[in-house]
Amino acid sequence: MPSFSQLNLEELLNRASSGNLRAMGKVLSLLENPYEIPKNLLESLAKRSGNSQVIGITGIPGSGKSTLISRLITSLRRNGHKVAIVAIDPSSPISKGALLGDRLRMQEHATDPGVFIRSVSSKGLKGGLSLAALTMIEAFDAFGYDKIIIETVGVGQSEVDIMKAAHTIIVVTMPGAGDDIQALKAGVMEIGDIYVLNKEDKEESRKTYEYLLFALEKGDIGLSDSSWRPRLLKTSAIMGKGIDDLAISINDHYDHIKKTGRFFEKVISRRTLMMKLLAEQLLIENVEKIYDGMQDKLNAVARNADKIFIASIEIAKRVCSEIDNLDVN
Ligand SMILES: Nc1nc2c(ncn2[C@@H]2O[C@H](COP(=O)(O)OP(=O)(O)OP(=O)(O)O)[C@@H](O)[C@H]2O)c(=O)[nH]1
Ligand SMILES: [Mg+2]
Repeated sequence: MPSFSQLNLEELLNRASSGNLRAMGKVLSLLENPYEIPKNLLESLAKRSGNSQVIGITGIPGSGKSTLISRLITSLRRNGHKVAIVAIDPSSPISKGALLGDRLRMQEHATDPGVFIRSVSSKGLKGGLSLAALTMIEAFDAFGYDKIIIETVGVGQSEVDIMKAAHTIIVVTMPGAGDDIQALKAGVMEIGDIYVLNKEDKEESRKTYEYLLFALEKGDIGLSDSSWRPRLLKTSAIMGKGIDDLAISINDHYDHIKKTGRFFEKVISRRTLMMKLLAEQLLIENVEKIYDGMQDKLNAVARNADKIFIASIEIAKRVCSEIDNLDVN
């Protein structure tokens, strides 16, 4: 693990928090590889973070999430917010080229110092998407971006994990997407705080709106928080319609979770998840190293089927007792 003196680190973070792009870039690159993260970096970030609203935007591929986000940035900026965007590229066939498209669609904000757009791709990333996204949230939060938007396509476990780390979840659908909505139900569809039917300029939008309204009223979707009544909004990102209403709902949800205490609960649970994923990664690397060094012994154990199980349990127990013994004061 590389060392980084506390003094240098604080200096770097101070520069990043005051808007220095190079300092921010440096911090983000330090977070890229979980094995290389300086020991005190996450701790220093966490001391400064925990204030931003993390907004997860997910939903049907091609429903207009990126176009909507670009409009939303304009609306949030007008109200004085600093906005960071983390665009997740799952490298799945359905979203081929999505990242390039996202970049283009958000380009109008490229020169605005109050907007930071970062894409994460699973390609060449050690430790997976969720971990990278979570450490990045911690960083943007510490840098003072008070609205952090995460865009994912709602498929796959890591995306569901990322969404669960968000304070406010927005699920975007489009007219005529009935089957897609069904397909998403098992994943992110049911966890929205705000549902957006985008492309309301299209003809079939009324039917889909009624379908969604029915699903909400029946309680099929919007199950994440019983104290919040999930909202359904119509937008046309392309025409710029309904965007301010969306920004208002986002702020209403922020006020609500601040009041109920759910805001801070989410900060805790996202950090817990981050720790778990980080530990998992570091463990995997360590286990690989240990295994390399004990190949003969392991081969001997593997010859006796019953011992394999016992050895695995012993290893797991040792990890648990290490966690038990952590000094949390
Ligand atoms: N008619 C109409 N088209 C829209 C609207 N919003 C976005 N689009 C179009 O829909 C297409 C997809 O838009 P994106 O913003 O890339 O959608 P996305 O959900 O980010 O797509 P992925 O990231 O690939 O899942 C583009 O051609 C947009 O121009 C809208 O309100 N109405
Ligand atoms: Mg997109």
